[in-house]
Amino acid sequence: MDILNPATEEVVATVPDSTARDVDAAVRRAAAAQPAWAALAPGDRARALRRFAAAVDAHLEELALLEVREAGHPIGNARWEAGNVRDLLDYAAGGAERLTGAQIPVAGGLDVTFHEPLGVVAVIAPWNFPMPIAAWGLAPALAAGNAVLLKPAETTPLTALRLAELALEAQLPEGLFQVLPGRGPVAGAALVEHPGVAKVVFTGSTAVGKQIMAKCAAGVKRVTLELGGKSPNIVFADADVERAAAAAPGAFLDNTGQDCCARSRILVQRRVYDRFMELLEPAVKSFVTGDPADPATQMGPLISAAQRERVRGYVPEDAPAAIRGEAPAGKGFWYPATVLEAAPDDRVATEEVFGPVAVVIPFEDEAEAVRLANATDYGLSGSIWTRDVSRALRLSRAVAAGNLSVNSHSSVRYWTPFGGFKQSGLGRELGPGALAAFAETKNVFIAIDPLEE
Ligand code: TXE
Repeated sequence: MDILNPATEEVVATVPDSTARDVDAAVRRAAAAQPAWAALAPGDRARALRRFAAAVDAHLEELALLEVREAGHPIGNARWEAGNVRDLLDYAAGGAERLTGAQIPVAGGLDVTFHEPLGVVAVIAPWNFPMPIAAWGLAPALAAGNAVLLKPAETTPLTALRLAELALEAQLPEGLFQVLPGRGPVAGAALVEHPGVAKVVFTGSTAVGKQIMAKCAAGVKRVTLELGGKSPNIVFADADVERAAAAAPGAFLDNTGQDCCARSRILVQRRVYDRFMELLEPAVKSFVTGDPADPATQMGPLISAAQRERVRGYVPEDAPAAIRGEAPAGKGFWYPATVLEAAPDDRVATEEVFGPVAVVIPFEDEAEAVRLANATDYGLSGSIWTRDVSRALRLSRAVAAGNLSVNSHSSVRYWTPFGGFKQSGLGRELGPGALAAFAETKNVFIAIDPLEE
């Protein structure tokens, strides 16, 4: 498969297109490597993962540049992504030693729980954050004693392949972590259907997530899903409106809007609506769009021609818009930053566009803000801008989403849990519980014989 640089449309690499037979061979190798890995002392597993983290650390710039080339991410963002992989490997390494069970009071004996690894785990990764999202599954799964097969997205396999090489350089056992570049319906489907795969971790579209969940149901295979979003950015009149408007562009333009947490529905209290729009316009228009290799760049191209067609299907580039930025002409899958004034039930206001497009919708009061925020099948993220602490806390409980932020757009920290309500997903990644999602809890009751008189 040819891999294109989305900023130039040049072929930057050619990678294998894995078949179902390749998947089967990889599952066998992984299953052979996993028991010895699981039998290591937790401290030894932790040490191996720290060596892997150190190898990533020694190649941060190389990994970041690969992400620039295959995904078109601005170099500043790509450096953060490579650092996130290193940090997560370090964090998960510590978890190997802290995956403790419980001792539960019972009569007539002792009751204890064990966390046992699942075996072989498949991680099916998307192209929007190829490196971090791969690591979100990979690091805790390995730390908990599993083997991992990673299928990167069709367009972005290069960082994944490099990570597998670095794992071997760090002396992780052969076969424990393998990468299968290939197509979703071929290599991806073969992983989901393979009886030797105990769990599937999938990040991608809600449509494919539903298919995967249905297939996993056949074998009661474990599954974690991280799907789409249509997250609200709720700005109350009592907020610092200047700060809210200054932060709003990054919240839907970062990663060219190809972010499941993108705050792409901006809900603004009517009393400050005009003021907010006045402030938003220069902030959107000054968002620096262009060459991803330039450290000043804030927004690169979309991932592919197909993704640009998808975005154009929601908003043709000449459609009337409240605010429109500029994008480079010529080669590359560019699309300008776009803000639309929309009705709450317009298609563009309800479906995930996954491009640099936001809608702005006015609301009257808190009750209407909550109703609009929750009027979606998604529930991944959201932001609440207010200076009223009670309102912030009321909204934090009332908005149905897995990751909320108050006076901020921050969603992802490797040490806090991440995942969606409703059709945004199933299960949680990251945070203190990350390893437990890759283990079965086993409960053992041990009878104690009474003292014989
Ligand atoms: O996703 P797919 P696409 C959303 C976003 C985007 C839309 C389409 O709205 O515009 O999805 O993107 C693999 N069995 N998100 O078409 O197809 C595929 O190879 C097993 C949100 O690229 O879901 C890739 O590795 N695997 C999102 C991964 O699934 C299959 C991130 C995701 O691709 C498969 C990406 C199958 N039958 C897209 N079909 C997020 N949550 O952040 C595909 N794949």
